[in-house]
Amino acid sequence: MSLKLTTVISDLSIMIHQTQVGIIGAGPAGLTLALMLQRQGIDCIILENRSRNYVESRVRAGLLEQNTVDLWRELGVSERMDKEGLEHHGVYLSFNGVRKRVAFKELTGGRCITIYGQQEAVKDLIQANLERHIPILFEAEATHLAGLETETPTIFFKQNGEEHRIDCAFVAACDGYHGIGRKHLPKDSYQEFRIEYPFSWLGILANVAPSSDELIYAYHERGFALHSLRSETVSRLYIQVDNEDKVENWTDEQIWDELAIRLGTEGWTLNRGPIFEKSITPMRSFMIDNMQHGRLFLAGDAAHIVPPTGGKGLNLAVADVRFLATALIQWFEKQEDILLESYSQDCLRRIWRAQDFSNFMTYLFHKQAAHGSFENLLQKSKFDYIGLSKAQETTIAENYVGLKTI
Ligand code: FAS
Ligand code: PHB
Repeated sequence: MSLKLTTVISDLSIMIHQTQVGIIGAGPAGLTLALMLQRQGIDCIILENRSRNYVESRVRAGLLEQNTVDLWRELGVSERMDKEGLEHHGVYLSFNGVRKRVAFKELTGGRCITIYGQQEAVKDLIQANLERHIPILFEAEATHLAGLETETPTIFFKQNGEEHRIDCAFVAACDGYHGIGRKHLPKDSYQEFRIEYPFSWLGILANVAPSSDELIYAYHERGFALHSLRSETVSRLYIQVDNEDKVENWTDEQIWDELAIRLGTEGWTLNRGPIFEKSITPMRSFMIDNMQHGRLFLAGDAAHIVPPTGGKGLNLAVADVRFLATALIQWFEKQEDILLESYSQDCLRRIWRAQDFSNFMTYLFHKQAAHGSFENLLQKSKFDYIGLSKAQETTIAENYVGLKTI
């Protein structure tokens, strides 16, 4: 079938669009999927319920795995990332002021991570989609899906107070944790797994030079802290707070004081500067063990959430759509559905690996038990083991930069 994108008005009540793949969500998943499909001549249209300005300024992730960087380079969207992104070949891990470095190069055959703000990547991806004439309808909210078990599913959406629908061959729900895609999976078609952690992250962006050339993950008896960065003049940092905490409860000075204590180690000082963005994010592990139904396929946060301690969320979303694009291309080019059939299982191998690593890093570095308790001393033993064992260092390094294939 080769449905091309055309827009016809069927009657006065609803405008009908036609395409081959209807994509819900202009986040990393939806935008990357569209570029992979367009490269093979497959038409798609992206619906995004927020404005372009909103999605391009939404501050979120910052850590890109090697696979994500490699794919975006392959898609020709990496020019700015290659110029402004920061390539890191190691990470610092700290426990009550004792700091160790885990090197990636030697332990992973040269793979590394790149620090590049998600909002910058989303800007690059949107620009590339529009330059390649992939339609992105902003402020267009998908409201309902129909015909998922037929060969012509439909996405109903609203834009500017008007009713629209997209008739397509496949629906890709890249619409995040709160999207409508998961709601259209039959309840008995999947099992849900969930951990709601008893803490959140207060994240800041500050106009100040980073205090470290690489990331620092720190356990402290007062709570977790993370030193990350965005450029030579912008730092990105996080502290563990209670789930009930509010941004308003924290002055800039209190945040800097807490960061200095938790990240502190001998001979090191934390640079301070004006904070220009503050937000609190709850921590959860969530996933379902089936990501498809008929012609509906879920990708990214629509199907799974990991605590950001492992820096996996965005990278998992891109990994999902690499599988989905390959499967859809096989279908359109050869009318074969082998990869579509195995889509969920193919994604779940990496999702479980990322869930486990993110859970490991979360429990290792967050305060959840009294100082000196059995659980706390187990945390310390896990940390001490990193310095004793090349095997454990390699495990951390290869999971952190992301396994090449799984
Ligand atoms: P996204 O949520 O990015 O995109 C989904 C898009 O679908 C959104 O733009 C949404 O507006 C749109 N949408 C939803 N419903 C729709 C509808 N009905 N119709 C049309 N459009 C609809 N990950 C990390 O690795 N490190 C981090 O530090 C980190 N921090 C985060 C902080 C916050 C506050 C959040 C929420 C997430 C964070 N993440 C982090 C995870 C994040 O980066 C996600 O993994 C990543 O955005 C996933 O990308 P997508 O699956 O494309 O989903
Ligand atoms: C970030 O820079 O925003 C970041 C880096 C690593 C993480 C989480 C967030 O694990």
